[in-house]
Amino acid sequence: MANGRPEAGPRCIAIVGPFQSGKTSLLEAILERTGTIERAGRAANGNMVGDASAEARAHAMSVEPNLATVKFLDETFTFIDCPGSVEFAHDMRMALPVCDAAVVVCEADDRKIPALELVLRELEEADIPRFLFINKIDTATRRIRETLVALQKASRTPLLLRQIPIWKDGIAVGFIDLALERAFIYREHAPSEVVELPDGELPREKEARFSMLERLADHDDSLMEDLISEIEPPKDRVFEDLARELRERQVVPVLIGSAERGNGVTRLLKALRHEAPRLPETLARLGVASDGPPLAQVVKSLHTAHGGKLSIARVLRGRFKEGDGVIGSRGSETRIAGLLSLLGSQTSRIPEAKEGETVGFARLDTVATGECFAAGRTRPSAIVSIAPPEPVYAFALKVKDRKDDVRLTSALQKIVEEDPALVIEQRPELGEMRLLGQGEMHLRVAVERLQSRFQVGVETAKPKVGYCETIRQPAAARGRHKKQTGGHGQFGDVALEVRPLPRGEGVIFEDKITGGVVPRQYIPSVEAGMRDYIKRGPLGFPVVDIAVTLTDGSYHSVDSSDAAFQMAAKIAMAEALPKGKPVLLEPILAVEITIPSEAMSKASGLVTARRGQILGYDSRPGWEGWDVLNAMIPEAEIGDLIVELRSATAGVGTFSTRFDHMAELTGRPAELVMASQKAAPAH
Ligand SMILES: Nc1nc2c(ncn2[C@@H]2O[C@H](COP(=O)(O)OP(=O)(O)OP(=O)(O)O)[C@@H](O)[C@H]2O)c(=O)[nH]1
Ligand SMILES: [Mg+2]
Repeated sequence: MANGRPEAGPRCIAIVGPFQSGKTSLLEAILERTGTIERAGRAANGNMVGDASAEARAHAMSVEPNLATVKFLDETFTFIDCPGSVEFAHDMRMALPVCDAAVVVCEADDRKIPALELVLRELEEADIPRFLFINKIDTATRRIRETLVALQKASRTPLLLRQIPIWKDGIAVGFIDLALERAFIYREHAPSEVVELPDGELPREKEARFSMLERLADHDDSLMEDLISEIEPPKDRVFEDLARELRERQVVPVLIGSAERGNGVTRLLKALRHEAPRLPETLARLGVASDGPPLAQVVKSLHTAHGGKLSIARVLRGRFKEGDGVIGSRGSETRIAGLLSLLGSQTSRIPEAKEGETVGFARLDTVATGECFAAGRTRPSAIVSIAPPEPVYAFALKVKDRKDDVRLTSALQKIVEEDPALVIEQRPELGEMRLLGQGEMHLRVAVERLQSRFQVGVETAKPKVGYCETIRQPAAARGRHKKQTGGHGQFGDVALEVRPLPRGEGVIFEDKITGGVVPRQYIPSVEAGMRDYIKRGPLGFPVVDIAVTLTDGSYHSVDSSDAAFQMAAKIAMAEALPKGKPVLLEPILAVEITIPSEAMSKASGLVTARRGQILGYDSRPGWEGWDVLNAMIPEAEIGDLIVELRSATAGVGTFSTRFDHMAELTGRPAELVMASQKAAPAH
């Protein structure tokens, strides 16, 4: 602080909000208004500074954060425009903690309110001061008061309307700023023009301003007294309250505009400039001391096609230079190979990274997203710990060309480091490698990146289900393996009994040989032969939950061998198991589905349509209007549950699963599984 005024360090502002609400367009408008670019591009033309990656262009949506640093008047802001799709929400979650404030871009559209609620929740939980920007005002038709009542459902903090539209023939042509008490007429791609308050607007303005002041007065007793005594409060005081109540997260100020037409952008920037908190407040929120070695927090790691790894980080303390040695919060030491300022996909080298700046650090190869790092050799403690969300969708992956196998492994490692919400899972028993994540688009984009950034082509398939089989009744059989070829023969002879065990018991081998009819040294051979056989039982699947007892046998002093007894055991198993009434077992998952309450019957329908069993439901703790539904669903039926659940809940429903038990599968579904297994090669 100098002269009681906060120092003008660079700020970092997150742009967040529901899918397709106009966040990247707003960033574009900000770039235009601040003179960073000459003319704003448009989403429809695919020429915005944000969303410049091939994947973002191909899908016409943001699939990673876009960063841009701008100067507005004499101050620096870095904006982090986060993707709106819930499938990429983890990127937003990682970026939020170091931001001084967030601009939540939303629409006056009731269908998007649940998605808005999810975003606001994240901000409420991370305790980030936030503005709401009601975008697309050019297409709005509903009265702003009604819109506000609808949007309030999504926010636990009171919304504070600061602007009202000026309507002409049902179109918003400008706005009145209630704090300034000034009217503005929109101009396309230019700052709005200040005009006299139009005739007839005064009563509306007074009423809306009074509502705003009343809300502010909830946290300012002397303002309340002024209002009660009908004294006009001084303007400065109103602005002070607006800033303080935003910072203390007592209200969410609401501004309006149109990102695509560049309307409402200057006032938004001015509000950020005057009211958004600065680094010292953010450090206090994060519990980071303002003195100590230089410190930065990584919000995202990217792997550029040519430049190697780039860690995007905000400098929370001190400054960093190229060549500085740093140590990450997990203890790894490395060196800064270069520093870059970011404007979408364009980068420019900078000599140093100063306190408050959010920039790219080149080649911090051992520092992961979510870690912080400090200059020197004293390991800093972690600032944030955000666990990645549980995966809800999976692909099985296979390289198109076998020679890419090794490159796939290293490319996947990098992709997962870029995006910790992706998970790689090896399932050797199914001969499968899986990529798991937050939805089909999330995984598709990852696969596209494998190709575009790492030149590794992969094929995707539906993941296999880990079926097993067991028996339903005890059975017994004898296996004799005898061969007389020339001099040395082979001889092994065993009698085995098999019996079913309860679910989850696995496979037990018991030896009940007496009198040495099978010599000691061959008993492990019998077990090994049995275990080898049950890798693929009579139905074609691994056999589980059986006890196998060796009851009898015979041997030959010359011809018996380890291999011969293994063979004999396999012969006995091959005969015994089919007599034990084999049955297929399928994995059943315990599933917890989270949904807005009104979607409960649709969600229950999805469970029953998937051979699922509903165990019960309850209200979601701390989430008014939301429920949790518990069910058991066969793994084979989970597949696209997330897709249907999202379509039943305007995108906000989700679930988590854990393996619960194996259950018998009979009838037609079992026949289908067995038929497809017969067609597949043995694993
Ligand atoms: N009418 C109108 N349309 C807009 C406005 N701003 C954005 N759009 C449109 O909204 C759509 C989404 O725009 P984006 O800027 O990509 O939205 P986004 O929020 O960044 O989208 P995601 O990052 O994918 O969630 C595009 O079709 C834009 O043309 C606006 O002010 N008015
Ligand atoms: Mg976007």
